[in-house]
Amino acid sequence: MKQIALIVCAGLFIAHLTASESSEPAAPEPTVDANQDGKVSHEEFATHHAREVFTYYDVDGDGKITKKEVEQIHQENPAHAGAAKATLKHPDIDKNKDGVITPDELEQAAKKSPDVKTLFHGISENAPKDNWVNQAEYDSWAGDTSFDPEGQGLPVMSISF
Ligand SMILES: [Ca+2]
Ligand SMILES: [Ca+2]
Ligand SMILES: [Ca+2]
Repeated sequence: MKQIALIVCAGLFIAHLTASESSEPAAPEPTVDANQDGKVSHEEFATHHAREVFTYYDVDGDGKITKKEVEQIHQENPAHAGAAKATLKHPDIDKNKDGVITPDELEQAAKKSPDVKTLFHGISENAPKDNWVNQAEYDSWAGDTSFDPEGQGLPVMSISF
């Protein structure tokens, strides 16, 4: 009797392992707290939102944002550019002056942007001193989606050309 119970238990355990393995996503969701230390640093904040904004504007997914793509996006969602919490300006982003924006250029611009820094510091009163906010503070801030009233997954920041 004991043996049967043991076999059933083992069987359930294996079934459980298999189930949890197969339900695991191929790639984990990118979180803003990249190093998973429970704190969102200014750098993590800028990097995360730069990536989000890049995906949104790179319409054809070729790894570059052109003026045409920015214009197309702004035509599709005219209210978003004005409602976004911070704007990155093309002359500040396009460091090599080739007219297109690369992910690296956008990430560097977001890290250096005083507007992004102000935005980040606005999340928590402690942020200017500590230069990080905790996940709960970040989540409560991220819950304000007034720039995205229809829940279309619009980014927090916009690009101006
Ligand atoms: Ca972190
Ligand atoms: Ca593109
Ligand atoms: Ca460029």
